[in-house]
Amino acid sequence: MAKKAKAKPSFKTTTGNGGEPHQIATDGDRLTTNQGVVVADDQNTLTVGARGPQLLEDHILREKITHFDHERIPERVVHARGYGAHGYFQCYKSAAKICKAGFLQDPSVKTPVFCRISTVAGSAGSRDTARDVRGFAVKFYTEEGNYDLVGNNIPVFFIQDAIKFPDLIHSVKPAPDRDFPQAQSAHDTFWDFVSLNSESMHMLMWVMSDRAIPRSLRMIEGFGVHTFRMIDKKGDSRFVKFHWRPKYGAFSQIWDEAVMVAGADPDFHRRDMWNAINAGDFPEWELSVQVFTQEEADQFDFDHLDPTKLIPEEIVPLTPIGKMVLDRNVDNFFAETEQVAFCPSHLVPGIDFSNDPLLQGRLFSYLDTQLSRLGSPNFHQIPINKPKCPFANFQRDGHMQMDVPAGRVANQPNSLDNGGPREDPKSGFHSFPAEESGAKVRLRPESFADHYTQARLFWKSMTEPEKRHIVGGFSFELGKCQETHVRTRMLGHLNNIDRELGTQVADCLGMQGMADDITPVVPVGDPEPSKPLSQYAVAPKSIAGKKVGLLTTNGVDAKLLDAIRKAVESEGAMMEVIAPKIGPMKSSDGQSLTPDHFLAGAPSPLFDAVIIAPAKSEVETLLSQAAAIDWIRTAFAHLKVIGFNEAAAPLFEKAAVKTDADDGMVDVSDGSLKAFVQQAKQHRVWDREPTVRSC
Ligand code: HDD
Repeated sequence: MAKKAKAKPSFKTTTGNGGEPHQIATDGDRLTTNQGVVVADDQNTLTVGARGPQLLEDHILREKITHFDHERIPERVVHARGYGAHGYFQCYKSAAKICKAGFLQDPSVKTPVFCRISTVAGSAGSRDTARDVRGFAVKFYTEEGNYDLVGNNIPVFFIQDAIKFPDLIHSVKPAPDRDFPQAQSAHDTFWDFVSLNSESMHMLMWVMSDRAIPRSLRMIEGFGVHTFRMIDKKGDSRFVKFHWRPKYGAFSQIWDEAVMVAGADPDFHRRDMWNAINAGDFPEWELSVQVFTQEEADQFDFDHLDPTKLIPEEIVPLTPIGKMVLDRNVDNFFAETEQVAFCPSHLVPGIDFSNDPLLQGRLFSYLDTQLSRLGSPNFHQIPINKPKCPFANFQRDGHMQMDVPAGRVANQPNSLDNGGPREDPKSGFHSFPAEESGAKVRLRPESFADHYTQARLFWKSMTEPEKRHIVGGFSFELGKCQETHVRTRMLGHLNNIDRELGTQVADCLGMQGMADDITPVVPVGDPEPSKPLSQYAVAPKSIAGKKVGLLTTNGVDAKLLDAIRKAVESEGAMMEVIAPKIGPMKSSDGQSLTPDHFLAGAPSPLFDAVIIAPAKSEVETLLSQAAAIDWIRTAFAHLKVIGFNEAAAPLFEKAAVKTDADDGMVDVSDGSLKAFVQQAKQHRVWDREPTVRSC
């Protein structure tokens, strides 16, 4: 009996493999053209005679070169330089009380994610350690569709309305006539723009703080910035703000250090992230929400729809709801990190927008930008963007259609071809039915008018070192402005934020008494400090995830080396050995040892804490190297904890750094690392700072 032919599905859906390693069809080990034709010679172009002209008919050459010519796509207009990794999100327990989203219900479910962290202003080839906001974008591949939480590492934004975004970005990008400066805000057009927009003041405080020069992408916070809604099964809505907190705590570089690292290793952050994931030290963040009702929002002395305002945790505490772990590096940077397309408009049932005017503008912008960046409305078919749940609709055709939708019908409703996929009011996405009314106007709400109080809140919440760095940040950036009137206008704003701040920056610039008088539209409040706004008031005392550099020589004391490695690794940190040359050397017990770095390629700014412990017989080789002396000087200037052995004494003498300068200088000659580790857990020797720099 003939087998009954299997019924052809009336509608072919494609279940995406988004993010799974994507196998390209291969012909075993043989190199082929894109058409699958095996290539006989990939080293020589087809020519007339060995030394004659090339032939246009060389289809192998033309295919290869044409593909190469088209390898680049437009880089992102902002956030061009970023780094991404795969991982998962897991909720701690069901969040059903506030949110019906499927991925927040079952703690046993791991929802796959892709996270991309970026700088904003620099182009794709710029440096990692620029002073800048870090984008923090997460794509959750949930069973109900893709959800994108596209935030930053700073909880507020420069502007209140999306219509100003192109101006903000044009002002911070290189000037259009000269195409510099690259990847920095320290120039006139930026400071001119923000000083003409007092709503930027709060964000500027964050950007001039240490937050904008993170130590590691694994050590930054993330924020959804806007107020969003969460909706429960009954259809009740509450407002939420999203917070990501890193497992290791938030840590930063010193500005001068960030500048040096930019030269020594422009890929410092991406290398750190890649290496950590490969070593199994997975970056991890806790996701929390601040949940509040409309009635509670009505009591705030700011507008919860204003993206230049945060909600102090003293008013609405954080509720942890789950964690994200990044446990897999990409297989291909372009296919995944470059082609990933985030859109704040990608929502799942249970989460919805608020009327924040900046968010509303973003809802249009991202889908639009993907069309020109990725070139097709089919960008959702690229593996990294594909939902991992089934998806089916009658959208058809377009550039680079990768699926092969079968059947003669491409409309719904229809009564042909079994009808095809239909809406489902029960499980489908419903917008929260908020009641809206009012005249059509272009008007900024009066409740958005206070531009200084929260900037002052931030200033007042800082520790002394953090305040010093904010003063240093403003002074550096304004010092780079050539136009005096831009500087004096900015000084006027700083005085409105806080007199102490304005005076200190004016002192550093040598512009005392030159500030403009700027009258705030509404009186500036004097809020109580909020401790969680400070990085260092709440920083964990730990070296986990950090790196200790040991500068040494041939003949290094084997016992000391072993003791350092054990002490550092038992705290979850790493040790790396730096020697004058990269070739193999011998430790005191005759064992062969290959250093991780050679001196000229690894200055001390690349490490969180350092130890200088040469063999006595070899100290001369370091004494003659400026890089070795600089190693000590910069580590001291960057407030690092410095361990040393007796043999290192002449190096310190030459560097004019006293080995008893402060508690951060630790003698490790006897092999005891306890005091060194204790000190390194403070992150920096803050008390040293006033002795090494004034602004
Ligand atoms: Fe944006 C990219 C975050 C305001 C328009 N934005 C982009 C990325 C992040 C953010 C993290 C990079 C995503 C990735 O890794 O691919 N943007 C923010 C935050 C904002 C914000 C937290 C304010 C709270 N952005 C904003 C506004 C607009 C845009 C107001 C336009 C009206 N953003 C874009 C964009 C980008 C983008 C032009 C460039 C590349 C992309 O979207 O995919 O559409």
